[in-house]
Amino acid sequence: MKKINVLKPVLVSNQQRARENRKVFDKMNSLVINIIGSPGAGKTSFIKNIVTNLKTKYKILVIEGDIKGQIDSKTISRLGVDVIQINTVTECHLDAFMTAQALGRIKKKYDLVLVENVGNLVCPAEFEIGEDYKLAILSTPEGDDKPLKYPLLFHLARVIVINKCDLLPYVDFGVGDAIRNIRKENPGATIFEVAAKTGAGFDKVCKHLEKEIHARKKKNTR
Ligand SMILES: Nc1nc2c(ncn2[C@@H]2O[C@H](COP(=O)(O)OP(=O)(O)O)[C@@H](O)[C@H]2O)c(=O)[nH]1
Ligand SMILES: [Mg+2]
Repeated sequence: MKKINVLKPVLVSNQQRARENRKVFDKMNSLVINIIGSPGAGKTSFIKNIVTNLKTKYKILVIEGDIKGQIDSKTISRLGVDVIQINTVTECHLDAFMTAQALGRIKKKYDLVLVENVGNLVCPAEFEIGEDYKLAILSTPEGDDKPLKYPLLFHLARVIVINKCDLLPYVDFGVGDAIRNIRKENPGATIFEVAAKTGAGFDKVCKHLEKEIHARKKKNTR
C-alpha cells in the first residue's frame, strides 16, 4: 500500500499564506505575537495584564482563537481594545488561512497584535500564521518537564513565560529545572517568571514588549 504524507503539503501551503499575512502586518507596522500554551495556562490572563499596562500608550488588537464560543473575546473587549474572534470549529490550532480571514476584517493600524491560539501545546506550534514570533506560556501546575515533552513549541518560541509563580509553594515545580529544560531545547529564549493573577513580573515583560514595538517600527521605516 502506498502511504501519502498530506501534512507536508498542508504545511507548505500554510507557510506561503503566512508569508502573505506577514506582508499585511508589515504594512500596518505591527508587532505580532502568537501566544501558545495549554488550556488554562493563563493565556487570556497574560493578555489582560499586557493590555491593561500598555493600552494607553499603544494601539492594540487581540485575535482570539477558540474552537467554539467568545468567552475570552468578551473578557478582553471589556478592557476597551479591539478584538477579533476566530472559531476553529474542528481544528486544534489557528492556521494562516484563518488568520487571513481575520486580517480581512482589520480596518486600522495597530502597534501590537496579540494572538491567543487555541489551548494546545502541540499543533499550534506547527502552523505559522504570519507572526513575528511565538510566545509560549507554561504554568507551574503543569510541571517543569513540559519543555522536554513538547519540544517543538519550546524550541520555536522566542519568548517563554512561566506563569502562576504565586502557586510555587503548593505545586511540584522547580523554576531552575524548568529553565534548564527550556535551555536544552532553546538556549537563546527570553524567559520571564510571572503571576498573571497578581500582576507580578509584568513590569519586565512590558518593558521588553515596548522595546520590541519600537524596534519593529524602526525596522519598517528603514
Ligand atoms: N493562581 C493563579 N491563577 C491564574 C494565574 N493566571 C491565570 N490563572 C487562572 O487560571 C485559570 C485559567 O486562566 P486563563 O487566562 O483563562 O487561561 P487560558 O485558558 O490559557 O486562556 C483562570 O481561573 C485564571 O484566573 C496565575 O498567575 N496564578
Ligand atoms: Mg483563554
